[in-house]
Amino acid sequence: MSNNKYTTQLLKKAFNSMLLIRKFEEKAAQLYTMKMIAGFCHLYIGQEAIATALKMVSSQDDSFITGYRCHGFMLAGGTDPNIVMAELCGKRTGCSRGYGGSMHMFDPQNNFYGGHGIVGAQIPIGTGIAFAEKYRQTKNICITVLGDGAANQGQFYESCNIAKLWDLPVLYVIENNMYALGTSLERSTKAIKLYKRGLGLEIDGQQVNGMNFFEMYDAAQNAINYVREKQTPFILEAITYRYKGHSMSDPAHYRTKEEVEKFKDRDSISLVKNYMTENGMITNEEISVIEAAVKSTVQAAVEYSKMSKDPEISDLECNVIL
Ligand SMILES: Cc1ncc(C[n+]2csc(CCOP(=O)(O)OP(=O)(O)O)c2C)c(N)n1
Ligand SMILES: [Mg+2]
Repeated sequence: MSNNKYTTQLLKKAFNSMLLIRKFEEKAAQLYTMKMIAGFCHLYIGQEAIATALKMVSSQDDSFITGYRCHGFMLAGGTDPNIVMAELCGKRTGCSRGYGGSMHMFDPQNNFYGGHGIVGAQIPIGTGIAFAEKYRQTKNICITVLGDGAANQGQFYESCNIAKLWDLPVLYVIENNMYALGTSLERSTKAIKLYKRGLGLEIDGQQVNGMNFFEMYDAAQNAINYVREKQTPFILEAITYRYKGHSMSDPAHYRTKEEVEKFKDRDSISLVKNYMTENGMITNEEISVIEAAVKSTVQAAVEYSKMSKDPEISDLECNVIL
């Protein structure tokens, strides 16, 4: 770990981003139990280092696309937390005007293309975005994020094949949280080293501890540089863990308490916070200031959502071709 690279400014930014996602998601869970959020709600708690690192090392013009576990990417990308929370609450002021909810976050101004509820559906779309970048001769890449479960989908391999054949600038990031709903990775495949999935198609890959911000940052930087410089795909498998159930309606009885605690001990937010404290980069007072600011940002997002209007009945047919 190179000390020079991890400046106080960089680590404070990472800490702030990961903490915002964590606190925002904890609040979303509360609002769900209060029935202010309905439908599905997939939390990103535990996986914050991945979106944060990827966003920090990518360029502003690179695109992102992911599955339904998407709130964290919106927040890491700098989308206003107010409109993310409003979308979760189904309000007109939400990023998808309240039509989409948790799974359908979207912010094209920040080059974020969703938020997709069909497992794996984002993979060919992300590959297509990379095609567009190549066609327009930009140097931008598309970071296409998928789960371990989605890695078993046929469309992943079809996308990989064409991405390598046409040398498309796409970085596939597999967030391997070891479960697809209640099915563990070992129960769904023999080939558990997911970064090797592209080898038969001549796509290189690497595995990284996605719960260690420092390692994740390094690996993301290398992978993004590789794709941009070589103009060809790459697979980065980030090992991670979701502390909560698959969605708010999943009590996650398929895992033991001990397993969950083991991963919580490796928490990336604590890791970065402790690193900064131990190296004299931050004082306890400064930490309290950041925590208070994050808390008030999240609270403001709740207030904004409460004040926002619900969609009208007449909105039902809006944007629908009959
Ligand atoms: C094509 C399709 N099949 C099944 C489902 C139901 N489903 C929703 S989420 C999910 C698990 C996907 O797990 P993974 O890709 O590992 O992502 P994670 O939830 O762990 O982030 C399944 C099977 C779906 N939405 N779409
Ligand atoms: Mg998974």
